[in-house]
Amino acid sequence: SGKRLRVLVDMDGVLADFEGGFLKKYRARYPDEPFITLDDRRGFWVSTQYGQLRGDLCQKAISIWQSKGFFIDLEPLPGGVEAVKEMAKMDNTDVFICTSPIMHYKHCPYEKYAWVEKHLGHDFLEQVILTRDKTLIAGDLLIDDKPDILGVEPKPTWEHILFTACHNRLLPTRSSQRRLLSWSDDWRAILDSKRQ
Ligand code: DGP
Repeated sequence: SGKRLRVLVDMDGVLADFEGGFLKKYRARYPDEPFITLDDRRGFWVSTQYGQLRGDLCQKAISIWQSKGFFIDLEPLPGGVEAVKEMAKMDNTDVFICTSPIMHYKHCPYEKYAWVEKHLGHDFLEQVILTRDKTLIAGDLLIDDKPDILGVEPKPTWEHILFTACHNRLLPTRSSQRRLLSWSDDWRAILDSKRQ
C-alpha cells in the first residue's frame, strides 16, 4: 500500500569490495612498501591514511584505483548482488545503484557500468546513477559506507543507512544514524520501516 519505495545503493564498499581489491593490487604492485591491513583502516579516504604512513604512499595508493582494470576486477561483497536483485523484484520498490566515479575518468565510469552488467545483468544498467553529489538524488533510503554524505542540497530526501566497512566499523555513529552491519543484517526490516 502507499507510494513506491525508492532505495539508493552505493557501489564501492557496499556491493563491490573496493578495500580488498585495493589492498591486493597495492601489495602486488608495491611489494616492498608498507601497507595498512583492513583491520587497521581508519577514515574513508584510503589515500589520506597511506599519506600519513609515508608522504609518497598517498600518490602510490591513488595510482592503484586510477589503473585500467581496477574497478571491473572488484569482487562482489558477500550477499550484496543477491540482496539488490531481491529488492528489485519486491512490490512497490525501485532500486538504483548510486555511485561517485573518481575524477580520473579514463577507466572508472566505463568499468562501473561493465561491473553492473557482469554481476547484475544488462537490464540493470537502467538503474545506474553516476553522480559526484548524492544529495541531489531523491530517494527514501541511501545505503552507503561513507559516514558523511554532503553536497549542495542541505536537506537530502533520503535517510542515510551507514553500511559497515573496515574504515567505519569503530566510528561512533550519531544516535539517529542507523547501520546495516552487512548484507546478512536485516535490510528487509530497514526497507519495511520506510514503507507507508
Ligand atoms: P562512493 O563510494 O560512491 O562515495 O565513491 C567514492 C569513491 O572514491 C570510490 O570509488 C572509492 C574512492 N576512494 C576511496 N579512497 C579514496 C581516496 O583517498 N581518494 C580518492 N580520490 N578516491 C578514493
